[in-house]
Amino acid sequence: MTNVFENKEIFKEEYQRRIIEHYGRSIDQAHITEKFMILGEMIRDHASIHWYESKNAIQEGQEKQMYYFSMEFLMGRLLTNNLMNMGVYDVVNQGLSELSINIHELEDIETDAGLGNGGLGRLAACFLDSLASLQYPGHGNCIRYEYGLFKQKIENKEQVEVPDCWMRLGNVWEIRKPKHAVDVKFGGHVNMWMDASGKTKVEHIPSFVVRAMPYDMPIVGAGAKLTNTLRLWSSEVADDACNAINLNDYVNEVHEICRNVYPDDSTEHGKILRLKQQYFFVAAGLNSIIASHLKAYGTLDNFAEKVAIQLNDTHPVLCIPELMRLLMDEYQYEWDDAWTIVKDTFAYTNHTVMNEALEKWQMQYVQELLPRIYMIIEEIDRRFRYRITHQYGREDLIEKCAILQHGQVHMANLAIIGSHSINGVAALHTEILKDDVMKHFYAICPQKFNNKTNGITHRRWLLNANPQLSSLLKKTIGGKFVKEPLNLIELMKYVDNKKIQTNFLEIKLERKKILAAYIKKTMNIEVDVTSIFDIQSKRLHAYKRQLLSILNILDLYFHMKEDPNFRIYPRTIIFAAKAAPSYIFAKEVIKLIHYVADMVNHDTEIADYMKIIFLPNYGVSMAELLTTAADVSEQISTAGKEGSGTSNMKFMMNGAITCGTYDGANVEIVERVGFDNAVIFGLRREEVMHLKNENLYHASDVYKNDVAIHRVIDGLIHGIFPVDFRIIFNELLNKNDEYMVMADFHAYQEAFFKIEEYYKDRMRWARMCLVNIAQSGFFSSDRTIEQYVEDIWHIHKIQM
Ligand code: 26V
Repeated sequence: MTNVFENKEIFKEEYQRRIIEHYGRSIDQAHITEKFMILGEMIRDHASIHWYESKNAIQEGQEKQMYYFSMEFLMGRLLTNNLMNMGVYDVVNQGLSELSINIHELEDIETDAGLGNGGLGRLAACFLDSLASLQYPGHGNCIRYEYGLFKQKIENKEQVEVPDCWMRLGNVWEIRKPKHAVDVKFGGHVNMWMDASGKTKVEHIPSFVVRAMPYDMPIVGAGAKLTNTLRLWSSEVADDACNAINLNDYVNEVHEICRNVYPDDSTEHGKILRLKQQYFFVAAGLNSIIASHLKAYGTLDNFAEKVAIQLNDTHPVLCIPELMRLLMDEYQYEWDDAWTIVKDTFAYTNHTVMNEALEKWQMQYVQELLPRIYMIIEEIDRRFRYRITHQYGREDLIEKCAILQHGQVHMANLAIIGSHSINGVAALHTEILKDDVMKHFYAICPQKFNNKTNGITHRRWLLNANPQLSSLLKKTIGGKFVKEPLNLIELMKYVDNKKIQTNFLEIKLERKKILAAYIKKTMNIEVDVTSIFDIQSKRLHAYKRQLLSILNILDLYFHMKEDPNFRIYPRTIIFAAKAAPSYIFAKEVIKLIHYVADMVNHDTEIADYMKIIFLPNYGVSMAELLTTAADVSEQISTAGKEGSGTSNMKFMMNGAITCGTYDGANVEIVERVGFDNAVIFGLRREEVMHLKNENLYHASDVYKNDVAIHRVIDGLIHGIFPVDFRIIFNELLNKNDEYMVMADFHAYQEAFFKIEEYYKDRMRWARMCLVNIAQSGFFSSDRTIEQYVEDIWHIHKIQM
């Protein structure tokens, strides 16, 4: 097969030929979107060759494969990533430029595939990159959402959500695979009878059938040896749709399943829709894995030996009863044999200790929508209750651990009971699971629990996003870190080297200029690139405490206004965050940030010292700009609440200093860089727990007695802004400041000043940043994946 990327001449010829064949236009006549699409197609077709070879190698070696089931994959843009991983970026860049095409313009045409919310979805995407790059057979399974997470606009200082039509140009990376379509059944009833041999037979008569259509996207590993698959399922009408329902209703109901990421679940309809989505992609995914397994082996006896399935949070946990159903109802396995296969196949990752994210479904919904699945869950629950009483002698734990309780199905309990491994996403988080959130399970099955500290793919987040820094690193320590990120540790030898320090500062300045140009272009605001770029970018949530930062800014502003001798070192404070559409408090914080920004940025006395920027529509591509340009990485969650955080790792790897609490993976960052090279502040988890458990924290007393705090909190409701922020005020005072914002206020301000002290000493600052880069190799998702492979998946590298 010819390699159209072999050299720039072959590339140019093929590229021109395809544009003419496809669009009937010459390069000069073609629209930029057409140029993008054709380049995309060429890459995809080239990937298909590797796909074919990869599938063959896996088949021949009868290799075990891993499937990552996740409701979210935040893939971002793929053009650069694919070109880089294929090792053809330079050839294409040169070829295009000889055709007078700027590759960056094509890169900018691509819309982010924003199939998810936040950290959990981006982690899934980083894992796919690491799996393929390390040559492990590991694939993704998700929904092909018609719209990504909403696009965020700001109107009158408030968040407005508009649809994210990410597939306007089509999705050039995907291939529709009708031959692998699967029917998924909902509703109806279950018939059971005994056959002649006395075996129980079960038949589900659905009221509603949906065709699940797979679209496959190639996941190209670095060096492009192995190519894995991200399979996205789309819902279509089935051939023998149930004639009982009205045709229009049926078509709507079908399409609704894949329309949105996390549809609003404030109504009953919304809740059932989410449940439908979950079962839809789980059932489709499992059915297609079983079909290909049977094709290869002719039996399911060895299913768990050849297939590992990782459940990304509880969203795909219906996998557990669904695999039981398939094994028993369709392949005649007995319960115990089926259960062994199920437990050996699944492993579950927990990403959060926040109570509202621990999913529970009303039994009635599950029963009506998935009658056979519900029966199986009941039986799993019944047997678990029996075991906990008779095997473990712990009847007292039934209330805490059972799956069915108080009219609800507890999905995390089902996940723990039905899988062989449960992991948290950072050391501290896993400890919290073991000694708090899941302690009752830990008491009966400690061997199932393990930690897998998150990671990020250094290919996207360092090599692709920050070519300037990557090139300095290659010149300084050689290119070994590209394949072995732990090798970044070699940079420790140069952290005191003045020339490298200076080079680093120059590069940081260049990245800050790139971000400044973006801010100018999108918001028409000038920022001072010599000021400290202080960035907090992540989902907006009370526990992440964007509020702490904005209240500190407000206090410093008051202070500067009343005392002309008091001035801070110039800072540009940048926020980027989406709030869930129904999360009122989070939306109020966005509004507050805008009001404070408006006041501060327009105050000529102050504007030279602080500028506040809220960048709308945070996503993967914007994160690439932010993490590379930051001086300071804000990681200020209430201790004990952030599972891990992954932006903290991206910032660190690009040479930013963490200003953070002792929480999530910050703990492991500081373990590596030392307390001298990060600014850690505030209450620790044990202190937060102690204050809460002993009822020692009284927000209203703090508000009454602390002059500075009183002033900023009062500012929320008394006349500083043309609107009042009573919702925020109430959240702090009526809920006893659940997230300890006031409790950490002064410690945070101290941290703020510490940072400016450090920053003023430019060489010392550069040294701190270099230490961070040098120590960041551990946080490559390559390391995380190796640990999952070793402890949970037991898959092998594919030799090609
Ligand atoms: C929960 C819910 C609740 C209902 C509304 C929709 C929705 C969507 C997602 C979730 C789970 C969020 C879990 C999550 O993203 N956790 C983040 O996972 C990251 C990767 O492990 C981790 O770094 C972050 O600390 C953690 O917050």
